[in-house]
Amino acid sequence: MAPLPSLRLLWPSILLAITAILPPALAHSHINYILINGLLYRGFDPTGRSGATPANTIGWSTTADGDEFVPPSNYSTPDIICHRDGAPAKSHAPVKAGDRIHIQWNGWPQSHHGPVLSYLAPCGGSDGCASVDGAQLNWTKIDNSAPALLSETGGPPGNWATDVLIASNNSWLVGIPAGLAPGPYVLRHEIIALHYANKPDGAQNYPQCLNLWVEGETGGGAAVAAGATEVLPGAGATPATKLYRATDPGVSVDIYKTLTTYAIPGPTVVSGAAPVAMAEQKMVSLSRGDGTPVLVKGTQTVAFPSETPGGHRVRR
Ligand SMILES: *[C@@H]1O[C@H](CO)[C@@H](O)[C@H](O)[C@H]1NC(C)=O
Ligand SMILES: *[C@@H]1O[C@H](CO)[C@@H](O)[C@H](O)[C@H]1NC(C)=O
Ligand SMILES: *[C@@H]1O[C@H](CO)[C@@H](O)[C@H](O)[C@H]1NC(C)=O
Ligand SMILES: [Cu+2]
Repeated sequence: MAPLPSLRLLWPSILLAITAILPPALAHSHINYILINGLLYRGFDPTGRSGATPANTIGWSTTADGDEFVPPSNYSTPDIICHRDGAPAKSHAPVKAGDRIHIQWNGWPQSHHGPVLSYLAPCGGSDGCASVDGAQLNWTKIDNSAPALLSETGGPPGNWATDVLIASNNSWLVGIPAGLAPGPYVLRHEIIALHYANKPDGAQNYPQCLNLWVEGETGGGAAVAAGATEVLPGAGATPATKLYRATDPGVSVDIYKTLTTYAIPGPTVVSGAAPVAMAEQKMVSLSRGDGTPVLVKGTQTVAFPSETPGGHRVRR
């Protein structure tokens, strides 16, 4: 009779078996929902695992293969704008200049260290951002999670903005600039994972787009809030296809070597932005219930009608 293999010898195959049955949710991620003053707005689920995304989602639909990433070789293609085949959500989450938005990711793998970035682009359409062409959007950076690499205590790969996000129940607070003019905007929120960035084309971008309606003082888009200035530089802002290059020092980087500095990819954060400090990035927001996403009609909004077809695809 053959002796039983020792547990020590079996252990690697047990580990492999465990890895094989782990739910794919542990790989990469997407935005589940956002909370604005405690009210919940659903994101787009590219995996379909949470069932069909509701028509009133504020998250742009994509044909991303589940929770996949966009590689540096796609930085100059439309894939980088709002992920692959990103198409605008019909509805918008109402928000006020000066609010903080709680962005809830569907988990984040600890190994995927890197920066967390947020951009805004205004939409000019009479339906807000509902039919905007992403290629026409000009993005202004409002948060780059500086310094992104917090410390290398204990050695590389160090402690990154993504570790802060994980410690905050996989969430990030995005400050909407107090001086932002009312109107429709797309929020482009993105994590760049650097765990393979020491290899060619190895960085992994996870861009996610959400429609916002920044309310004026009266709730409409016409009245500019007192003291509001044009925070976004308009034509001076950057199309998404010009944000990054594969050769950027913050994209092609070996995080397993001791780094003295980290150059956060993309343009600088606009003056007047209100990024939430690292120390305040904690899970402060719990859902109080569902928010009411809105359809934009010129300078007014109406609650998103529940029977409106959203036209969202779920890739299967
Ligand atoms: C990246 O570009 C390649 C080549 O065009 C394409 O096949 C692939 O779907 C793109 N990937 C993503 C995630 O956009
Ligand atoms: C943490 O995030 C999950 C979603 O990923 C959510 O269901 C849960 O309520 C959050 N926990 C707290 C305490 O907010
Ligand atoms: C984006 O910027 C370009 C170049 O400045 C400009 O031509 C275009 O009109 C801008 N797009 C929007 C939607 O404002
Ligand atoms: Cu991953």
